[in-house]
Amino acid sequence: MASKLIKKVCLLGDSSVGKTSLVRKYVYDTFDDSYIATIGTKTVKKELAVNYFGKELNLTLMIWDILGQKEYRKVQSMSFQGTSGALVVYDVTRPESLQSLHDYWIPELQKATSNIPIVFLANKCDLIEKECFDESDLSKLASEYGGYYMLTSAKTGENVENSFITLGKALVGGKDDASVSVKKKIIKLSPGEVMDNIFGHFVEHYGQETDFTMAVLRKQCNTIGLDIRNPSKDQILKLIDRLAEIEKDTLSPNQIIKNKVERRNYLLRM
Ligand code: G3D
Ligand code: MG
Repeated sequence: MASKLIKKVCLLGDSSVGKTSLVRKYVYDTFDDSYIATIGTKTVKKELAVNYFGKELNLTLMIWDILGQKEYRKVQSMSFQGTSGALVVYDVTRPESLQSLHDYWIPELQKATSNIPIVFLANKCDLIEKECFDESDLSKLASEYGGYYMLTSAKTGENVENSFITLGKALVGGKDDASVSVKKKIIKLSPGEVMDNIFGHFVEHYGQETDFTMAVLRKQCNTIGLDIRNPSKDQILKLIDRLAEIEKDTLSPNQIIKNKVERRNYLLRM
């Protein structure tokens, strides 16, 4: 008879990154386009078979879907207690939901747990062109905190089952060859190099003469008060927002989001 094991896992990340949708897709195989805010926490159970050194294990995941509003810090930290693993989720179309993982979710999880397996999920990958997706932000997370990462879509189901199975295997100490987890070495960028990449990226996408485009960039930097020899992170963020505004006249909304994500990715390497 296969051994039985019960483990608690949590999903965390900002509101509306897709946590509830991922659980629903994995457990019930459905996707619903309507957003219903998770109240408090919701727990569902799912059994899976995991191979552990040639031995079949019956693993029951108690999946805790935790509400993403940051004001609910107490509810969240109570929910993290006793968790054995986590799926840490952001929305690829909202760079700020990735920043939140660094600023809020991972520190909160670390306060309540020690060294648990984590799988980082870049969700809503159906909304972007994957060939253009720069994985450096994800691999940075994985290398900083340890763990696996993958692109998921609760809508199409891409990697949804895989992400839970990967976490399940990590929980019982098994290896998952199918996973893309690596501790890739991230090449850091200086502030100047970040600006350089953003300038180059804008020139490439704006579709105007280079000198005209440079004049646009100069004007934006001056308005923000950004010193290109020593820009602050906040100023670079402002610049990225302003460039997205400018592109509204010429580029499609999808392209603008993609550009913004790619430019924020440079900043993450600073
Ligand atoms: P949360 O539990 O993290 O707060 P939800 O997020 O699962 O409630 O999802 C928030 C919104 O994102 C919902 O749409 C949901 O349908 C959508 N969503 C979740 N995952 C995906 C995905 O992989 N792809 C796409 N395209 N949409 C997704 P609304 O429109 O109701 O806000
Ligand atoms: Mg929810």
